[in-house]
Amino acid sequence: MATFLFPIFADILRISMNQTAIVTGATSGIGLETTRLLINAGWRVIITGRRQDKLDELSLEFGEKVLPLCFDVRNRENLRQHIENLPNDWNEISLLINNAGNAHGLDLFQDGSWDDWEAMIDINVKGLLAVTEAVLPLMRKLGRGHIVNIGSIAGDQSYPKGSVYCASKSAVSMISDCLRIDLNTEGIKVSEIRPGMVETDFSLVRFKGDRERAEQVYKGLVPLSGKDVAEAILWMVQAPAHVNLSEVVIMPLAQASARDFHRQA
Ligand code: NDP
Ligand code: 8X3
Repeated sequence: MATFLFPIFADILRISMNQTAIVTGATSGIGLETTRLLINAGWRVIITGRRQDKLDELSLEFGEKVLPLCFDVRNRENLRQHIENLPNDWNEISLLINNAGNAHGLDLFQDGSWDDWEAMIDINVKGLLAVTEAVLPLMRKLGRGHIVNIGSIAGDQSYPKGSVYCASKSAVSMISDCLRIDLNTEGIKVSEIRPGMVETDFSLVRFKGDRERAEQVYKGLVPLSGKDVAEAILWMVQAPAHVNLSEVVIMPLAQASARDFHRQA
């Protein structure tokens, strides 16, 4: 009986303990909503992003439940210093949500911009690697942990004008799979969630602040919200210790694939 109940008690204890998570890109969209849900579920969250004003707002809202760290995931040395110098009561990180990222531009390859390509590779791929590289030693020291990478349906479904964004998310998928194998004996879960269309600042960033063009993306259908994706992430995070929801795909009802949408007039 005791042997049977132990995993259940261990899970309850694990969930109720004030555990520490780090969310990259917590200043907006999916990262912001995930931060909110994690805090509601009892986590303390290290919130990161480049916009200090947004981090300040969140610090005011959540007080001691958050620790803001302002860094660009492209600056490997700087972010490593932030992680290495975490206060002692914040460095037992057992959850990493690798969320920071964006699409930059939507162009035929032959019209593409090197700056956009570089931003997507440097942020979505190298940034994720740099954050993981910095945080993983803390999980290994703890002997447990969970890394949730935010991929995209774009990582396994190509679409016109998406070459480098799709490639960057394909890399996220492959890194997630290989990392899961490399950490298989260490008690650290690696999961990937691949959302379809989510209404956040994503399109505003992709179209460089052109709000009208960004709004067209969501016209005539109900996209996912950041909260929809955050709820799925929380479900992944709260799975029993022996269960890993290793790959989750989440789409709006109105989206059948990266290229197929049902829009109402
Ligand atoms: P948002 O634009 O709303 O959020 C992006 C977040 O990433 C912001 O908090 C931003 O913070 C942060 N970020 C961007 N660049 C950097 C950087 N160089 N350094 C540090 N932080 C950075 O978009 P979403 O919430 O939609 O995007 C979150 C993730 O979800 C991305 O990885 C995206 O690819 C993925 N995704 C989005 C989908 C969608 O349709 N929206 C669908 C599938 C996946 P700050 O500006 O403060 O630095
Ligand atoms: C974001 C979704 O379809 O714009 O990853 O690539 S999509």
